[in-house]
Amino acid sequence: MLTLALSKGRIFEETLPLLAAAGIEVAEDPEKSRKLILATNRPDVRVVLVRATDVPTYVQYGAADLGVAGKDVLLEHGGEGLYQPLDLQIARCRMSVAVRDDFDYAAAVRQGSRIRVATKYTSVARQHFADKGVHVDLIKLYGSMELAPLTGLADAIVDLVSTGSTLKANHLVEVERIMDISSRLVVNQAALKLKRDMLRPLIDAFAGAVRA
Ligand code: PRT
Ligand code: MG
Repeated sequence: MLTLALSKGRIFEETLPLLAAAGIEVAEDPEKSRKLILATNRPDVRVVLVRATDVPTYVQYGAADLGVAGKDVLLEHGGEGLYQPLDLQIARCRMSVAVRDDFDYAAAVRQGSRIRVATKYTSVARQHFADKGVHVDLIKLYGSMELAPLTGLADAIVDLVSTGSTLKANHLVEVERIMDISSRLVVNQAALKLKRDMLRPLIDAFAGAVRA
């Protein structure tokens, strides 16, 4: 049995065409069912639905053989125990620094002020500001980062941006682009050896679909 860990929403939706390229169809729509384990047309392949940030953990411990996770999530997890054979080029966005449109970020950096930064991505943010030599106090949040500068919790946020409409709707502006983000295939290192005959064709089919 091969167990694939996916998160509901964009990663599930954008992984479906890749699975189709490998001849795999998921039997149920996660938006219409409360099931957490979904069967596929292949009796030896199943999908487990987990939170996006939990995908690397399931795969690391072998509770899932493989999974799909954003680079943002993998950088925070650290990637221990994971083989990352493919950038799937899905769920693309960028990780950026954003501030209120009335906050002069360039001046704050120039003056060497301490900047309060709210983010879910504390390890990427810490590294980014250390590389720039900017002093920051990091405040860990688990969601709705956009609210932090509006309420005075922070001067800036580090968050994911795709269309930019969430920033715009909240009077925030992107002041630095830290990195481009896409989702990766992650495979449990032990499973790669023990289940090679099942995993290899799947990885190859995914790779072919990404190239196409
Ligand atoms: O939503 P939930 O709290 O359940 O979990 P999650 O946010 O971890 O999962 P999900 O499914 O939203 O995101 C899964 C992965 O999709 C992330 O780890 C990213 O790698 C990738 N991804 C791609 C994004 C976005 N685009 C994205 N736009 N993840 C989140 N967003 C959010 C962003 O945080 C911001 O709040 O969308 C908002 C900005 O979107 P725009 O279009 O308004 O710029
Ligand atoms: Mg989300």
